[in-house]
Amino acid sequence: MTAVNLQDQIPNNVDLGGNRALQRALEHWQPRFLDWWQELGPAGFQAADVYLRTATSVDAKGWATYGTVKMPDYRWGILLADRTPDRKIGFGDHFGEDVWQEVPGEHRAALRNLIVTQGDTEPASVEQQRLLGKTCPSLYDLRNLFQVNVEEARHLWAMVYLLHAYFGRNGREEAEELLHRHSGDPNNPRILGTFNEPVQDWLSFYMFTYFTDRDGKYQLKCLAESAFDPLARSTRFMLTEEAHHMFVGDSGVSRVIRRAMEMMKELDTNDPQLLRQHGVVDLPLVQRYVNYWFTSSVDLFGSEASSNAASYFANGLKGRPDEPNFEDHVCKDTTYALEVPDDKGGVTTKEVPMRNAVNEIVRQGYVKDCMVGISRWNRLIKKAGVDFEITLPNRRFRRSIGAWAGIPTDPQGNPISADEYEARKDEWVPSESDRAYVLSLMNQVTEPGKIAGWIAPPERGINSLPVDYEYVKLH
Ligand code: BYC
Repeated sequence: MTAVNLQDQIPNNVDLGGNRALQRALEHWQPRFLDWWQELGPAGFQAADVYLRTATSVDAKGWATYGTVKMPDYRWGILLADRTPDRKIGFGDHFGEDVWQEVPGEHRAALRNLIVTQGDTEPASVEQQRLLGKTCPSLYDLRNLFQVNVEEARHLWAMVYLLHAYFGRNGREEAEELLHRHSGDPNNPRILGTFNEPVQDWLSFYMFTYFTDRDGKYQLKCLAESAFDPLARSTRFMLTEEAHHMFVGDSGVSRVIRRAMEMMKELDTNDPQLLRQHGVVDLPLVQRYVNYWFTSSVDLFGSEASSNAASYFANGLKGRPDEPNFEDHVCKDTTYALEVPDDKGGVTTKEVPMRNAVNEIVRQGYVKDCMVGISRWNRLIKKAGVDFEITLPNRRFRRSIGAWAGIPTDPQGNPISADEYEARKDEWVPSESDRAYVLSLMNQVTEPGKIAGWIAPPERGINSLPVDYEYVKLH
């Protein structure tokens, strides 16, 4: 295991000093990254002292080292998980062969696309969240936002390192482009749909970290199986950091629900209008936000039947999450039954080669994982004696990618007419007035230990510190 020297201009465990040309190229990219961070990173807090964890090694002892730091001084580093000796390719046509330490020429373009797409999402999310600090519900939440932001930026570094180290001039150009595309920019948007959606309020932020970061978990797990070992090792370490991001979403939504239920009990009502007059988020509104962010994130898995996915799998570039748990790692002569529209307003099944259905298989695992938190939220609701259940919409609902793109269905996935969808969509996804209401709740609270009225306090603080610790010192 290579130790990380945090004093290095670019902290790393890849012996960057041993490759002067690569080191110089990355040192050239670094100031551009910092300019991007100042311009499009968290707005208004660059001088604040923030209680953050920084990775100082990839082992259990060093990956979360806590301290107070100003964000522009955060030690963004290049960290790859340790090498697994004699690692073999775990799936596809090259199953059982040695993994690659270099990029095979024939897979260069495809691997570059995967790394660029992954890399693009990281700065995109920072851009999406850049104004949230101005309306944070507490210093605890503000600190969590910044922790997520600095780590997504580190994940950008992880992909930029691969582009610089293994893809030559072309890779360096792609690394520049990662700083030039911007979330929501009509002329130069981010690559994937969800990463151009505005995240203007904290309910959206919690939904994003619950649903969209979880897509990150699943995609990173797929890339962690890659035959290209440096990509597998990079993404393996990224996954360690990702867990906290999903915790922020999971616990954030729980706290919104807890606060709503307190008010329901206090007022002895479940009338959304009355609850809104008292400044909490009613449960049907939580459901509509769930519907919106889940469906957007479900699109991130790509088409149900995908020749891209089939060739990524065949060539060993991108596998399935926890590939060893599958029985058949080659999937050459098997098929998978996909649910597709029957073109008569109904649903039918279509057999496709298993490899072409990999996106759908990964999506299935994701949906199951999404249910874990939902079940927890429902237990909370039930325990409070409230008659309401949060559900996940059907995967056919509100799709923009794949077989169901543009086909109107209700949240149960039953195809309906476009007119009916239009007439009822405000029941299912946040309406203008829902969004305006949520935005109206967003007022900044920065007194240590104080919390906005629409959300319950966290159950515990960060790294055994009390909840009322001054996690961000504003000057
Ligand atoms: N929006 O065969 P298809 C994360 C494109 S999140 C727009 O259907 P394929 C994070 C697709 O790119 C994880 N375009 O699907 C979370 C392709 O375009 P090209 C990010 C889309 O290729 C929170 C075309 O449609 N990582 O880490 O099998 C905060 C046909 O593609 C969308 C990755 O995504 C969409 N939703 O799969 C921070 C992993 N969906 O190539 C970070 C890398 C598809 O024809 N990416 N398209 O121009 C991939 O593995 C694949 O690109 C996808 C798509 C899974 C996204």
